[in-house]
Amino acid sequence: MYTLYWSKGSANMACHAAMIEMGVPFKLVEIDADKGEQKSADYLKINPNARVPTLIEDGRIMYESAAILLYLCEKHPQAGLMPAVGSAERARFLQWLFYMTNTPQEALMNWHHADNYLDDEGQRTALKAGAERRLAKMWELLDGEIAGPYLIGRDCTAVDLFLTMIAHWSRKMARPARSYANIGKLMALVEARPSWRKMMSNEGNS
Ligand SMILES: N[C@@H](CCC(=O)N[C@@H](CS)C(=O)NCC(=O)O)C(=O)O
Repeated sequence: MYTLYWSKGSANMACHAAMIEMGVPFKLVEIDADKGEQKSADYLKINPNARVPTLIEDGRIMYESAAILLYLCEKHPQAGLMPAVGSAERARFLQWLFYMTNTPQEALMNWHHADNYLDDEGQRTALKAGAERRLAKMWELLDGEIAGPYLIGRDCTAVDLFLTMIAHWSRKMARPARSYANIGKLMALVEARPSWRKMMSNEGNS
């Protein structure tokens, strides 16, 4: 049995949807980030970074959403959310998962959590503007790399869940990821999946 510590619409979305895809039993524990619960003494004991998500399995603690996703894919290969070891598709899968977690995800954190980086309001505004400029180039790159209809090709994999999650976070920006034609089509496919819909409803996301 897994326990996923999550917060509405946060980096847990992809892991949460993946567990539903996999049909594994899990328990959800909400961390209300608006109330600062990610910084509570009890939560810091399991995740000293004060971030969500955190996964607990048989008392073992794991954080970092992309790592959790990979771990779940390895543990539940029957769900088919990751290409076979050693395949060309696996190489692309790994490349894009790592790219998304260390490049667009970081820029999105600059935008959503500028207060974690800078105290000065004017500097935060500049940080957010720079993040949006960088993201535009990243969405363009990803949009051109979608093999179709999913990122790696014919089948939906965990990187599509991750891409849909980070693309969702750009929805209030001047040029949201959804406005890029191929990303928009991919998002619509992922969002139509029962796993994504269930995750959105569990989290109360819109
Ligand atoms: N690299 C981490 C980042 C997690 C992260 O930054 N989560 C955000 C929500 S999307 C968070 O917990 N923010 C709380 C805060 O900044 O106080 C991961 O992917 O798990």
